[in-house]
Amino acid sequence: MTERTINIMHAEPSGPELLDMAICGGTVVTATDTVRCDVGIKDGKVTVLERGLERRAAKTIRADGKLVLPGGIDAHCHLDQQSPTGLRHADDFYSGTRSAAGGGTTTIIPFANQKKGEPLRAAVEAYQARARGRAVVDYAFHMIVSDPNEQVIGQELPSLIREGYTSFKVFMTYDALRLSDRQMLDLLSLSNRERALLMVHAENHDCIEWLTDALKNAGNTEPRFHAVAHSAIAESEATYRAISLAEVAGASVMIVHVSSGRALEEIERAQRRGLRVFAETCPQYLVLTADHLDCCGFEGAKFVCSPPPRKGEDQEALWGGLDRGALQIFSSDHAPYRYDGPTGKKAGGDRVSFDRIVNGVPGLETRLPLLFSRGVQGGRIDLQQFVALTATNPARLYGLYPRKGTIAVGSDADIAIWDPDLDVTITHDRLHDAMDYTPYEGMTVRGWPVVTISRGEIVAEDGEVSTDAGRGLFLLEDRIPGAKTERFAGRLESRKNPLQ
Ligand code: DUC
Ligand code: ZN
Ligand code: ZN
Repeated sequence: MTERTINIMHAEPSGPELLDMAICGGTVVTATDTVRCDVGIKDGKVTVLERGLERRAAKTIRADGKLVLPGGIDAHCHLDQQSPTGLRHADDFYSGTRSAAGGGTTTIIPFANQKKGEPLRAAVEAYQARARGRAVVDYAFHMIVSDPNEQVIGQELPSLIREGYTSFKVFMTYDALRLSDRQMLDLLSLSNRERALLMVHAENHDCIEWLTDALKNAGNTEPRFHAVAHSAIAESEATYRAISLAEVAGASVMIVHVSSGRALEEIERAQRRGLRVFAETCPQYLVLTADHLDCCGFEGAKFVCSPPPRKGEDQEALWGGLDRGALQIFSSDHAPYRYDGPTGKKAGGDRVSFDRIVNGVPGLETRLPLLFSRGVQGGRIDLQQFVALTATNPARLYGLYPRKGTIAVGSDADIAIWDPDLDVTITHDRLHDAMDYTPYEGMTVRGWPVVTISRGEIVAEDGEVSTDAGRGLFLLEDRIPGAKTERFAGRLESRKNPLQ
């Protein structure tokens, strides 16, 4: 984008009620409404929503013909983390949050990863230190619990939840991370008691191992076999098991990165039975398929993530799940390992077997444009659903609402101004991450956020990110409302949410 697409004007100060900024002439969209009105901002907060604010602000942004949306919340991304085999992400909290800002995202929730044997609090403190002084947009943390020992269950986790770390992820696969069903039950029960939300990476470990061994014994080692080993059946079985364990423990559960129609079926079956089962999907499962892993020899490694991209029919099923409200959250699962270099996909050489290729694809900056283009412009979801999936529902589920996730008087002025008709060809050189590729290279999208505002400050404009390292604030999450006292699920925003 080379042209200035937004016109910024400065007004003479005119009295004590002067707003810091007004966004005028645009169409404001929340998860429930689409309204033509101006947005007035003072001290980083939205303070007024009405027409005719132009002369009341020190600075006016004209947004005629543009959409004024809540800044995105990316509720699942990884920054400055190490893989189970010790490979480090390309993005730290500076490059990762710059990339977020460039793509209209104003809040991220990455992970603080506990290594086995490490106190959970030490993990949280280590990740806090990585973010401090680096992040350019606001952030909270999910924890990854890999070692739920007595100290963690009895003391650390309850006290961290009460302090504002109210969500944590567990894994059903990976040697370094996976938990037994019994450990999951302990953690689900704790999450219910403490009103936290447990997130699950649901894949059947033994099934993946068994398929991997069989494939390798037959000499099938290329990247494309990653998608065969990580079968959709392994995902749906673990999804069903995670839901069953949550039901036994009486807990809510969030199934993250749902990739297959089969797993979605298990989720919807549980939701129809009234269970508090939430679910997330990601761009790679709507835009990529297993064929991408078979694109071009070892370069297929660029698309290796777990669970893997699947088939066209899975994409169709997931679009249906987004539209029906069965999937409440759309996150990037940004897991940025470079293609080249010692800490990326080629770390073991470009002939290594698929099971030794580090897992993950980048996507912080392309998440929103891909969903906007394929979903809203493609007629699969409407604008309200887009806002719900990308901002309001993550804010509600992870205890940041109404400070984040909407445009309302009193909310933080986190706003993305979209040009819905801007055609952009995605190329890695226009992104702001520290990667050396994007899996979406060459794809065109219609619609891109042309201005990103974080707490009343412009942090990205017309493809340029201009803001200081360290301005991002750490956010404490509220605990989720008690399952017995409130029908929490019913308050999620979705026109067609079957839970309502
Ligand atoms: N799970 C994730 O959530 N992200 C990257 C890799 C993985 O297994
Ligand atoms: Zn995962
Ligand atoms: Zn992830």
